[in-house]
Amino acid sequence: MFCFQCQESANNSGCTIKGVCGKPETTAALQDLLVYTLKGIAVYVQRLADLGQRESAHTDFVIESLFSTITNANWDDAWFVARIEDGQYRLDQLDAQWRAAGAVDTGDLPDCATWRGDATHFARKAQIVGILAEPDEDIRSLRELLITGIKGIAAYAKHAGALGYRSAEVDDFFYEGLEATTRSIGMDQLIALVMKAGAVSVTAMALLDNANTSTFGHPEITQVNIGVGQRPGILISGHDLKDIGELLEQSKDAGVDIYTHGEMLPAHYYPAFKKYPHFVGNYGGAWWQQTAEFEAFNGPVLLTTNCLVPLRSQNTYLDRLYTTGAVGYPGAKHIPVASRGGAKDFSAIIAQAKTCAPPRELETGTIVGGFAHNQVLSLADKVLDAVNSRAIERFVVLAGCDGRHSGRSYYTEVAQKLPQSAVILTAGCAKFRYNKLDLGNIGGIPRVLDAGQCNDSYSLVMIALKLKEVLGLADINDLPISYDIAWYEQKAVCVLLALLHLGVKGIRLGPSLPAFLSPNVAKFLVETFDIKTIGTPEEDIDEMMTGM
Ligand code: FS2
Ligand code: SF4
Repeated sequence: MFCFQCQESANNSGCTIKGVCGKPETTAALQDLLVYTLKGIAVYVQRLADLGQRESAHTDFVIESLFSTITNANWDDAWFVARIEDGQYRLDQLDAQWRAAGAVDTGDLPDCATWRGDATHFARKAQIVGILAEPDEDIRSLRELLITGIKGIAAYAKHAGALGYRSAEVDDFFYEGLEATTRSIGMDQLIALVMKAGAVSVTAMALLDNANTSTFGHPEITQVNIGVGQRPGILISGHDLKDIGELLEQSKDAGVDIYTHGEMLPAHYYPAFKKYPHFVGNYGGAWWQQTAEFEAFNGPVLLTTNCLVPLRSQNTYLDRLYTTGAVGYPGAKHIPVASRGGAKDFSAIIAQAKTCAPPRELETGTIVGGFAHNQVLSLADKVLDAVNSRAIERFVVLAGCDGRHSGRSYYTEVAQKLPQSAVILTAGCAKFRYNKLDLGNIGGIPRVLDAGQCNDSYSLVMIALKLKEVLGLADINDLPISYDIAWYEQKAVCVLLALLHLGVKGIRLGPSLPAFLSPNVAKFLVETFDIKTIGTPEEDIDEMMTGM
């Protein structure tokens, strides 16, 4: 196997025996072959587009398949086998459609479009179609940067699509980007596609922001309980707000409480969910702490997206673990999509919860969040006064992902050591490194403003653009904002590409640079966008406070 798509990649170069995340070689091979199959689908869709036919019947399949290959999303080999088989069926359909459209087969279809094989051949085929099949390290780097960004875009498009929000720009780019990786194109063309992925990332995040806020209301400042109640609970994690909405509605009279974990914490900020009295709080911390926390929770746990950590052999929660959407785990119960577009059926989870003990208390108190763009802009006068009086000297975007890497204590230290005149803007699970610290406030404005999930980095961009407008600045880089972004998986790459597209320069990216950046591609990003690695908290704080 060879996988280098996340920040935990072995020796920051690539996992070759087993993933540091726990991904076995068999799963890695199936994921590689599934991506290869999706590339074949993209080849046909692009060729049909050349013949004037826009084919979109496979887009949901492509999106969910890409999502399932994201780090910590799906551990179920049976899922990937079924997806590859379904993909081959789709390839047959597309081939017939392409020929019927008048195509002349000159024999130049790539192998990803023409290869067929049954499951007994998948592992062997995967060995020759993986990432290392491209010998040129710079081309390989740019291709994988593109595919990594596309995977992140797919995740956000999936959530928006579930709420009925689609964008042709986003949908078409999956095919454009995937197909481009099947041809011999040069670095300049690949760089242009990577930059386009940044533009599409902005569109995808805007789409999801519109989907979430139009459906569930704008996030509001909210104190979230981190203690527990006396009743049995259901713990829901991941990013899918449609899922939590349906779970809350179906469980409202069941005598059980609903808790969030990890990236689902921001659900508490939405008016549509706050109205449920049994939506009692957030349980635990970031995704990588789940092994102990899911044990202690006692009740059923539902994963709507990554990050799902492989269970220890001695675990007590496999029989109360549920997955849905692109997530899967052998032995866990998977809640399927509803037929005919209705709500998913969460009755089995609710029934099991009633038989369980209440959660064990881990902590007590509250944390505050809900500072998405609409809420922050309603405080604009207060924020501007603080900026003009220099009570706020700097905003530091300390957003992105959390992870197990020991170097991530850097982010806690930065939060603790930043001067009192600095406000932290955050989104994503990176916040769990500091969101329970008492960092105080500036004239009533909390020093940590949590906009929400990683996709709500879009909110932080909206806030920055508004500040730029009211401060009359010509360039987004003239704002008193520094970016110190923590990445872990592929959605963070989508967010990074979005920031680059918007012209943000001087981003610190840590705790390590992606392994999929070759020295030349890393050099390009540093020279073009002034991307920096992290140093010590003290050095970086000094530089950030002086605008470097
Ligand atoms: Fe955190 Fe994991 Fe949000 Fe990532 S819970 S690293 O999926 O997308 O961030
Ligand atoms: Fe390694 Fe990350 Fe790939 Fe897992 S997802 S195999 S940790 S690079």
